[in-house]
Amino acid sequence: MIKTIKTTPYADQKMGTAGLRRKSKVVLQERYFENFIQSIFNVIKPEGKTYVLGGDGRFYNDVAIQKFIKMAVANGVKKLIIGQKGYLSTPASSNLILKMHTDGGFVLTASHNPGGENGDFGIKYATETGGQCSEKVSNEIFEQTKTISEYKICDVEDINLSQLGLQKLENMEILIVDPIKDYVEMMENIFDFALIKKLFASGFTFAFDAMNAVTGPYAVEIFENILGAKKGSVRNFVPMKDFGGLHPDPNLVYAKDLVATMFGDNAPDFGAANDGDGDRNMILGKKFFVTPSDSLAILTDNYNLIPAYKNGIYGVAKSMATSTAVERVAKEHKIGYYEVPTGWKYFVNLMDSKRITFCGEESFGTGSSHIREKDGIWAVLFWLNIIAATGKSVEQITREHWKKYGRSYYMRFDFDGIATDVANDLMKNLESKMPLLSGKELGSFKVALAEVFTYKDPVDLSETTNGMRVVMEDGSRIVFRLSGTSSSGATLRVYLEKLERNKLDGEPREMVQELLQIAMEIAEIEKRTGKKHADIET
Ligand code: VG1
Ligand code: CO
Repeated sequence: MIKTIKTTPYADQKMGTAGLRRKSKVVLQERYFENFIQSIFNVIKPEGKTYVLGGDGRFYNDVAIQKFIKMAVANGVKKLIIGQKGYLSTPASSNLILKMHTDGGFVLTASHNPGGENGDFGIKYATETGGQCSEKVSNEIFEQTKTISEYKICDVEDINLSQLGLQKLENMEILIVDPIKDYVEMMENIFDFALIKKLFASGFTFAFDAMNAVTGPYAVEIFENILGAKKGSVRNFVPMKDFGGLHPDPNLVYAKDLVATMFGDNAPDFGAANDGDGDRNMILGKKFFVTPSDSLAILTDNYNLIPAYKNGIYGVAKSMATSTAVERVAKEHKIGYYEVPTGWKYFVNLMDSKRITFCGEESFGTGSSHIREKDGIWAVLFWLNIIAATGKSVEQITREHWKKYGRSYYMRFDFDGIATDVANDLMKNLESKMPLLSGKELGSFKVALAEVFTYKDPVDLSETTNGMRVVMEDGSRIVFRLSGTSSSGATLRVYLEKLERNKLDGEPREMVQELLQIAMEIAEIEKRTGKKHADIET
């Protein structure tokens, strides 16, 4: 039975860089989730349409997914394709949207943010492109959330999400699918699995940290069962509601255990981790860390080693904040090169229009046009394929890369929990300074360009401004922007890049120290936020 329930708006349902992300306690408020979903439905008109649905298994997934299903029936959805038990990684969902030609999909996740009752919850909405909706659509949805007065829901028992296959709920079809099978097939079609199998058979050692999040079952199946990595290579592989207390963000700070393993005695040959919803990756060698920016450059430089790309790639794109390492590779290979605002949605038009094949962000995201989201396991398989094809170690591959292209020492400094108005004022003040910085000498640097970054999408011609950049004459850079994924307060991100052609074995923290000082000064960070140091350095 379909019910129409009266509701009143919540003021804060604007999507950020990647969907809506809020404290679980906020989402638990009565009608909060329903309001947001109905607002999306009011915009996308779901009658007669088909959507993919899943989540990363975090707290409230099980409740929210049932609500979603009942609201979908009441809003006339024709069919839902749901990952068994409600699980789907973000990349697996994007794959299903494209493979099954659906009208879009929903992943219940706050990605790399912590989960649990005291953690975060979130919703990512993707269109038929397989990528997250545009700024324009997300603004329309936000407008709906401000005026919403009722939502529709079907009053039925909870649906059994364990049973694979087709079931019917009123007039809607529900197809429960194995969340792993199609994803594995796609990976087998991209990479040389036989070659990677040989690598593991030869005794190559590997440690993968799924961080108690959604990629655990995918990683066990692909790396251990199919490719033959030793049992136990994949750790923290059971998805947990609170990620076992871990912050499922694969970086040197939060993936502590894996980092200890990779930098300890008897370190395995290769280490990797993924985030909550499986779209981010961290790459490690024996006592060696590869920055995500370098990883993107190295993968791009080696595209010819991968079966799916060996006949050539269209081009590559990075978010503006990502280091310029990949720009030098694009030049060398004479392929297209684009710089977009932060957020994977900006890559979608470039991929759809065949301008690019690869793309990446400094925030541990790399991917290709096989789907329209970043893909954690894809990046790991890419590295394994390169290692298997060249017989070189992670460190060797990276050092040879620096020798050829120079090294972009790169670090990101996050200043968390700043009051929103303080953060906005800081950015405004900085913006007013930009025109004055050009040509100025700052310490041992000279500013070549200082500007607010504006991106014009070559396909839909929409314009987006996102953060500011100060580019030095030697190619070094400082980038400032506010995070669009924090669930409370504001986070200021300062990205630093020091380009070196010859000094290749420096300590990254030391190499960016002068740039950090300059950034602290020009943005007046201590004076305005009271913070002498960043909260997180990655
Ligand atoms: C962060 C990252 C950005 C990434 C986004 C979503 O956004 O910086 O590069 O695309 O998270 O990642 P922000 O606005 O907080 O800087 V995920 O793993 O949520 O899909
Ligand atoms: Co993610």
